[in-house]
Amino acid sequence: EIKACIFDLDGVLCDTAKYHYLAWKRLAGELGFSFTEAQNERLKGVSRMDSLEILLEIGHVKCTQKAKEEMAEKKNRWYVEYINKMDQSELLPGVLDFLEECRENGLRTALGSVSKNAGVILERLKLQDYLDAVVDGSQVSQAKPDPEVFLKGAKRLGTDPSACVVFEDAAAGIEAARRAGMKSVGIGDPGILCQADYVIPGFEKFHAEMLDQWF
Ligand code: B16
Ligand code: MG
Repeated sequence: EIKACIFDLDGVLCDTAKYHYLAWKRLAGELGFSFTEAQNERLKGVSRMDSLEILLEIGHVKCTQKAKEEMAEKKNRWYVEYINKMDQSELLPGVLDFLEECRENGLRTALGSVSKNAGVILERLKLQDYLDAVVDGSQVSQAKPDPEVFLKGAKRLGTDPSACVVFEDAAAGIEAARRAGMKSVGIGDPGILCQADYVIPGFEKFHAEMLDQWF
């Protein structure tokens, strides 16, 4: 029986992926190469420094650790500029209704994001009161596909991992859920999220009772 829902942030509750993409693309542009949306898929759910490594590999750029840190900082400054302008209208369709349903059905809720900017985003989206626990990039040492972020979430909620379902839009996140011993629902493309137990297009037509039917 499912007792808790753990939500990824970017791509599940809101679409910050487009802002990550814009910021990385801008950095790639400064470095003199192009960066496509398809290539950006590889960065979803991956930590900031690992994302930078992938970007530099795509652009065949080699540089010192210090230069890398400056680049990551620069990208983050651009990203923070974008997210500071966000408001509740950027919640993905059906998200607020589903979070309310979780409350009504006695399901515990947690955020499981590797983003160090998750706090700002939750504040902008006014989601704090809907989440019983928040685990973000400032509290984990291992990025997805490592299960650390979700296991911490379950622990914080006091729920056994086997009674948790993770909602994720990234392949790395689905793998992390599986390694945590949790159920998973992919949000997005069933081709990319083939390891998920179920894949849905979004929360719009999704209801808490489906969790009882599925798991
Ligand atoms: P930051 P999630 C992840 O968030 C993003 O999917 C990923 O693209 C990003 O690089 C990572 O957060 C780190 O974000 O630079 O803000 O610390 O999907 O785990 O909510
Ligand atoms: Mg995500």
